Amino acid sequence: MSAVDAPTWPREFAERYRAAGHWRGETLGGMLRERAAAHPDRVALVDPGDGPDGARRVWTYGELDARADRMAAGFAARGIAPGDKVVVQLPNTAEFFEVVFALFRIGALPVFALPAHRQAEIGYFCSFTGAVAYVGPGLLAGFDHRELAAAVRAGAPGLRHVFVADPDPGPFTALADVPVDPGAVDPGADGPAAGCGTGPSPGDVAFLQLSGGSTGVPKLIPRTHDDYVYSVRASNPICGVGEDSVYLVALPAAHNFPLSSPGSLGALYAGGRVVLCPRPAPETAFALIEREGVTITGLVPPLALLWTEAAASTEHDLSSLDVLLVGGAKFSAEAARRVGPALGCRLQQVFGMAEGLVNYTRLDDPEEWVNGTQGRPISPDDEIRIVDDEDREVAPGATGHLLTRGPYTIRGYWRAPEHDARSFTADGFYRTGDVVRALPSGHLVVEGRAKDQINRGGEKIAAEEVENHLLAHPAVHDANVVAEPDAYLGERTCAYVVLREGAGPLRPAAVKSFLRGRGLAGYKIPDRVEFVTAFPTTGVGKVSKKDLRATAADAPASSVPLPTPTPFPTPGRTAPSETDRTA
Ligand code: AMP
Ligand code: DBH
Repeated sequence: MSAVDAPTWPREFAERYRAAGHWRGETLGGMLRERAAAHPDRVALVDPGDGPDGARRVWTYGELDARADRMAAGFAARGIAPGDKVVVQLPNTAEFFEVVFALFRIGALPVFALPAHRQAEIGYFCSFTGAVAYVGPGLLAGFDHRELAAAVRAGAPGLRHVFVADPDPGPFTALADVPVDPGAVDPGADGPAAGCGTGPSPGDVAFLQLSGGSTGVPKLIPRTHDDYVYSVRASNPICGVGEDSVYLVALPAAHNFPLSSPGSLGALYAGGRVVLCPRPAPETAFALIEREGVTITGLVPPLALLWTEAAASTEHDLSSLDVLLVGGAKFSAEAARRVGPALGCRLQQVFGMAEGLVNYTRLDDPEEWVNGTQGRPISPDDEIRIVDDEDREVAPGATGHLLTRGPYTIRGYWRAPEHDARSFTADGFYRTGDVVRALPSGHLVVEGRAKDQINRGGEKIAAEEVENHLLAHPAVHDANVVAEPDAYLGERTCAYVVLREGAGPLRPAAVKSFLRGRGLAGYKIPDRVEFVTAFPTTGVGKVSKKDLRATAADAPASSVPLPTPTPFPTPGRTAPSETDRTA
């Protein structure tokens, strides 16, 4: 990684992580190559058939490997080179893996967008990273990504290619037309596809992952092959993943949790099987669990609640399911207790972040810890500090800010030195923004958050990003976005808006459609918009979000519907919201 792009681990740390055997010089592309050589005929991927031709697809390791090579050769033939950025926005289909492994082989960097992202996000990823290509679906959940691509391309001159995973690519290139024969050249045991140079080094950045963030624009997270492969490999034994495991990708495939904790990559690393779930609705997922013999999957808390409820009346046989990971947002102890009895599986809580640190409860932990904590770190070399507002360590067991440093936690964001100065300590600890306490066992309990973010059932929303979009409305004088409690999501979003003097009346629904019109992802559209004449202030005259949150918490308690496509599309709630009804 170039020092210009992002800070990396100081040499003594890199040496320590290598000496400890954490960083073993593996690459993600090489990992697939080795597995394919060892067991070419084992099944790697099952796509139940939301693919372009609607047919169920089963790819063996040999096939996935060969397809990645052909796709890599095709990308390379079109000029995609090592170090290039490619924004990948694909649903849970086999193409996601074909494309991503092809880019790994080349040493080009996928930028992992979520299906719910819209023009505001995709446009930003393309222009900020100088991406040379965008790979997207055609029509997905009623939204035409070809139109999105056309709009994005107009504002990102560096975007040379748009590849569409649909037989009708519009004015662009069909992804299916990209693969070409890598030729007769034998690339060697773990070499790159022919025509792709020497392939990436284990210390190179493999991809850019997204941070939920708390700032006006999303931050990008540079993960190296060495550090990511370590987090995946070390997750496997903690979660009981081996060659007989069948991992169901129920959350969006590109998200850090289903990708690496232990996720699809964990299953592939172990020689297991990955089953792609097109949507996380219980009826879809339960049928796949039964048919494909799924043993392990991961969910955010609202989905875990939904599955727990739905299990009582399902006719599907869920007995193959051994482990359910729940994370992304705080899972209450009460909900946690219900998972095992309802689904007939073991619960594992996971508290992770795309920046690195991942904590799991252990499969042999006492129930009290499994239900009541968010787990302990993967690695003996994960360093944890819990500090007060002045960065002084709190007493053992006391609550404070979580700081962390370790073999798979980044030392800085991608091209964001000014954020790094705030988000990292001088000695390289990442300020997670989470407020936690630790048990003597090292298990962490998440008690709250100090970052200006809404965690909407696992979907992270940076308040400032939404506020900036609100401020672009000509009638809006000022805006503050805060979390309010929600029985189902944990938190939902409320925007408090002060209108300009003399501005005509504005309805909440008009504010929401204004934000949609700016191309903001649906999950970032506030659930509630409240007009106020002024904001509460602190003693020094700053807006008090704490007081705003308290106001929001006093608002009529009702669980909001999930009206918009979300990164964790949660089915089953479609009634119009209070705000929409009164709008
Ligand atoms: P990101 O940095 O966008 O990858 O989001 C990671 C953040 O999600 C963490 O810093 C936490 O704030 C939150 N998070 C993830 N898992 C959990 C969990 N099990 N309990 C509470 N918060 C969580
Ligand atoms: O919320 C997250 O980002 C997350 C949750 C669980 C994560 O990145 C992970 C596990 O790896």
